[in-house]
Amino acid sequence: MYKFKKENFLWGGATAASQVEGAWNLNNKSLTISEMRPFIKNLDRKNIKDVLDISKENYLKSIENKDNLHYPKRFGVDFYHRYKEDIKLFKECHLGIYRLSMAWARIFPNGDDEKPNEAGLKFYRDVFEECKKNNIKIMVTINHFDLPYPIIEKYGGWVNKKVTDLYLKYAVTIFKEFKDIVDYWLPFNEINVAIWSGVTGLGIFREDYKSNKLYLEACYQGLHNQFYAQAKFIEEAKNISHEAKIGCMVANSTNYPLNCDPKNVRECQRLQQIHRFFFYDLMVYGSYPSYINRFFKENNINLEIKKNEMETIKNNKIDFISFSYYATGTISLDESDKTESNLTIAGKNPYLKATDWGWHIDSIGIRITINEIWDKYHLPIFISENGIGVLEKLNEQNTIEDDYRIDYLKEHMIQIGEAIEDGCDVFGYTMWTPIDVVSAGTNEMSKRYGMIYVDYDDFHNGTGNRYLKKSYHWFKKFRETNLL
Ligand code: P53
Repeated sequence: MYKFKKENFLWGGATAASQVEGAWNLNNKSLTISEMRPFIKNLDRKNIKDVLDISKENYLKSIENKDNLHYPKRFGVDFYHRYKEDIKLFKECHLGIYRLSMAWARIFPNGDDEKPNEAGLKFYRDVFEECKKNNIKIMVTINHFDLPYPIIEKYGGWVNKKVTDLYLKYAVTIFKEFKDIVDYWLPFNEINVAIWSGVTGLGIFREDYKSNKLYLEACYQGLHNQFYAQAKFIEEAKNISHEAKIGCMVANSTNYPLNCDPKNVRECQRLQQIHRFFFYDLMVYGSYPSYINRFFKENNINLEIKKNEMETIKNNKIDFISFSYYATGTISLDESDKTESNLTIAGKNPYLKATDWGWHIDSIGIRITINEIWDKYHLPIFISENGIGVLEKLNEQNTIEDDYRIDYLKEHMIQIGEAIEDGCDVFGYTMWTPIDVVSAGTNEMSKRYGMIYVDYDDFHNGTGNRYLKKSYHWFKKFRETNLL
C-alpha cells in the first residue's frame, strides 16, 4: 500500500467538448473542424497517419455528407443532454476537479458575430453551476481542437493574425462571464499540436501550401499567433481579475535515447528541445530559444513576428504548467528502430509494454518528466491528462473488470507522489477520462479511457447508458483513504 501524502491535492478528470457533448448543430452551434473527420472502418490502430492526413477534399465533402459517413464527434457521448447525470456520477466517486473545454462554435458560431450566442453561454453556466452544486472545482480549456469551420472558410485558420482577434473576443467574453465560477483556465489544449497536425491545431490544410517547407512555416506561424493570443489573453484577463489562474497545456512527449551511443543521445537532446522544451521555454521565459532559431535558419523558416507581440509574450506569463502524459518513446538515428506507435516520432523501448495503439506504458517516465519540468521552470505543475485507452465489452454483470486501468492509474499516481517527495510542486491531476469519450486521434468510441462505460459503438449504435467499471469503485476508495 502506498500512501499519497500531499494534502489539498486536486484529483479529478478531464474531457473535451468535441469528444463528449454531441448536439453539434443545436442552438445555433456551427460545425467545427473536429466534426468533419469521419470514422474510418478498417482502421490500422498502430499507424493512424492516414486518419490524420485525410485530404482537404474529404474534409470539405463532410459538409454535405453525400457519402453518408459517420462523424463521431458530432455525437460524442451526448453530454449536452446528460451532463447532470454525469456530474452526479463524478461527484459520487469524489472527483474534486473537472477539466472540460468550451466549444467556441457555441459562443461565436461564425467567429466574427457581434454578440455571443446566449444559448451557448447558458449551457455552460448550467454545467458549471451543476459542478459547483456538487462541490467540484472547474478548469476550462478555452480551445480544444475544435476551431469553428466558418472561421476556416472565411479567414483560413490560425495562420491569419485576424483569427487571434476573434479568439481574444471569444476568450475574454467567456472569461468575463465565468470568472467567478471557473477556478483555472487553459487557453489552448496541447499547444504543440499545431506542429504535429496543422489541421487539428490551426485549421490549415497541407494542400494549400506549395511545399512541405511552406506548410511547416505556416504551422510555426500559426503557433506563434497562438502564443501571442495566449499572452494577450493573460494580459486582458489579469486586468479584469488579478486573481485569475492561467496555465499552459503541452502534449508532453518525453523520449529517451535508445542507447548510450553519443550520436543517439545528442539526437534525442536535439529533438527533445525542438519538440518538447521549446514550447515551455517560450511560454515560461517569453522569447524564442537559440536552438529553435537555429532550426528555423537551417530549414529556411521565416516568421512574421511583431515587436509588440514579443513584448506581450514576455510580459504576460503563465501561472502554472500543465501537460498531458500518456507514453514515452525512444530516439535513435537508425530509422529501423522506429516503431508503429501512432502519433509519435518515437521508437520502441524493449523494457516497456505497449497498448493496442502502440503507446508505451511508462509510469516511471511521469516522475522523470515532472522532475525535469520542475528543475527547468520552477512553476507549479498540474497533470491535465493521463490515462489508458483499451478495447472493452460489458460483461454479464454490466460492468468491466478493468484491472489494467487500475494498475495504469495507480502506478502513475504513485510516481506523482514520489515526484512530490522529490520536491516537485505538483498541485493536481485530471485523468483522461472519468467517462468513455470519442477518441481525439482515431475517432473511435471503442478506444475507451473511462471509469464509466458508455453504451455506444463506433457508429453510435446503443443506448448511451452509463455503467460503472471496477476502476470507478477503486478511485472512490482511493479518494476516501489516500491509499494506492
Ligand atoms: P486519443 C496524441 C498524442 C497524445 C495526446 O488521445 C493526444 C493526441 C491526439 O490524439 O491528445 C490528447 O483520444 C488530447 C485528447 C485526447 C487524448 O490525448 O487519440 O488532448 O483530446 O483524447 C488521448 O487516444
